Amino acid sequence: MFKLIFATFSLLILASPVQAGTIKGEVKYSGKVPTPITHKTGKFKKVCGPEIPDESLILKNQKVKNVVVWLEGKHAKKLKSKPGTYTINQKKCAYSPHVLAMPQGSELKILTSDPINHNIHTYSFDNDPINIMFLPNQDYTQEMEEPDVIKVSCDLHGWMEAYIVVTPNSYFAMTKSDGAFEIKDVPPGKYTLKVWHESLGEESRKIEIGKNVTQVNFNFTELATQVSQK
Ligand SMILES: [Cu+2]
Repeated sequence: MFKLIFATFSLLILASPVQAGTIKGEVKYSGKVPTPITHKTGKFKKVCGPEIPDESLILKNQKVKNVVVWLEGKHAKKLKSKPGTYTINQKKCAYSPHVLAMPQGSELKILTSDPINHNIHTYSFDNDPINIMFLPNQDYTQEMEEPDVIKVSCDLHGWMEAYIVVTPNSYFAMTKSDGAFEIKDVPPGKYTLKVWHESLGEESRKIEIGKNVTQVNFNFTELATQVSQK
């Protein structure tokens, strides 16, 4: 009987309409812009193309692309993670995408489109590290069990770099080329909004979400001297 009452009660909670809010914002960098390092591919030119562009700080009118934004804090612990499958490809000797964000519990699928070998190597803190010699047509999948910021590189091609950000819940976003991000359907409450970028470092902001749109903008003024990975 108790179980039945409990089950009915839980259902009522789940069924009750939850008013949700939206977080919108943009990320700007107004500091000194470093000269991009274009990597020459040398003997791999035929497969990789002669040069690989620098993706470590992509700016357009000071707006920053590839910044990952997510919710943390006490209230965020109640937020659900909806895991999925997220793919990173090794294509023309670069990782695509350069930054990949996924919620905790998701599957990371690694592919290769190249006719040459790569050796993918991840530098994780709380997930199992990956260090695999990748032959053409190979693939590999691993569950990312814990929140983490993971640097990825190739042991055969020094210029190949990517980042995988595993967020603690599904309330995350990544900035587009206009520096804008949006996180929808956020249950009202107090959270910490965290932003991370590979060259700018990280910042947190305490926010309170109501039923409407909350605007949160970030302005980085200098590069991170030593980018914290977490
Ligand atoms: Cu490689």
